[in-house]
Amino acid sequence: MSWYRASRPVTKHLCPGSMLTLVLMVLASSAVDAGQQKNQAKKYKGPGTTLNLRNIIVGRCYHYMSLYPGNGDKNCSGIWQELIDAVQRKDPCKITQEDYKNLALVAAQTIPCDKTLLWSRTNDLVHRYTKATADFITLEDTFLGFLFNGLMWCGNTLRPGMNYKSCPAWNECEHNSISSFWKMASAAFARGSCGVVNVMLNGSADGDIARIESILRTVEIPNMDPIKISEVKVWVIDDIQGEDRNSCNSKSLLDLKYYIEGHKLKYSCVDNYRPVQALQCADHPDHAACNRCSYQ
Ligand code: AVW
Repeated sequence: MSWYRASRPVTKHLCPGSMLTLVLMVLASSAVDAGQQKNQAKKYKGPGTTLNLRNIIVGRCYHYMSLYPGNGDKNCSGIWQELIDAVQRKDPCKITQEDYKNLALVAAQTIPCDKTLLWSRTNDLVHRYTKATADFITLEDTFLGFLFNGLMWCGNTLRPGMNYKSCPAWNECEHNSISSFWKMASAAFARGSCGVVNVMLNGSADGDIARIESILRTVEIPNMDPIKISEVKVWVIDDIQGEDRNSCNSKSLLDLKYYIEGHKLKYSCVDNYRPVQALQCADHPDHAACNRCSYQ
C-alpha cells in the first residue's frame, strides 16, 4: 500500500515507453511470487515423513526375515521402491488403496487359520498379549504391519521423494497416504483370514465398544469371507482397575453381533477371556480378579 502511494507522483512524469516497461516488470514480479507460492509444499496437520524412513523399512524387513525364516525371502529394497511409487509426485490427500496395490502384492503372505486377532480400542493390551504368546497374530505382527507400524510418510505433488515437513493427519482428508495404507492392509488381513477370527475389545471404554467409523467395522468385518471364516469370537476385556462398562450382554455388543451376523458370519462372545486377564494380573497380582478362586 505505501509503495503504491509513493510511486504515484513519479509515474505522472514517465514517458509511454517507460510506463510499458514498468507494467511488464510488475507483471513479471507477480508471476514469480505466484510460482514461489505454488512451489512451497502445503502445510498439513500431521507430522512429516519419519526421518530415515528408507533405512527403517529396509532394516525392519531384514529383521522380520531373521525372526521368521520360515516365511521365505523378501525383496526389501523392492518394497521400499513400491512405497515410493505409490506416493511420490502425488497429492498426499489423493492416495487411494489402489495406489498401494503393488506394495500389497510384494508383501503378500499367507495367514494361518485360527490365528487372526483383530482389535478396537485395545491397541496396547492386544500387542502386549501377542508378544507374550505365539497363539495369535494381529495386523501389526504380519509382515506389512511390522514394516510400517508407527511410521509416517507422504509425497510432494511437485517434487520427487517424500515430504519431511508435514503429512495429512488421519482425518484431515478422506484419501490420505496413511489412512489409505492402513485400510488397504486391514482389508488384505481380513480377506486372508480363515477359521476362528478373534477380536479383542475394551469393556471399560466410554461410548461404543467399536466406533461406527472404526476400521474393524468399516473395513475388516465387510472384508471377511463367510465361507472361509467359521466364527468371529469377540473377547470383551475390562481394564483390570477400570469400570465394567460393557460386557457380552450390553446393547453395544448386541449391535455388533447383528452387524457381524449381517455379514453372514457366525458370532460368539466371551467376557474377560482368561489368558488375557492372566497377563493383566502380571502387573496387578494382588487385585481381586487375580485371585485364582475369583477368575471367571
Ligand atoms: P481404534 P480400529 N483418527 O482403536 O478398529 C485417528 O478405534 O479403528 O480401532 N487415528 C485413527 C482413526 C481416526 N479416526 N481411526 C483409526 N485410527 C488409527 C487394524 C489410530 O492410530 C487392526 F487389525 C488408532 O490408534 C485392528 O483390528 C488406531 O487406528 C483395527 O484396524 C486404532 O483405532 C483397529 O482399528
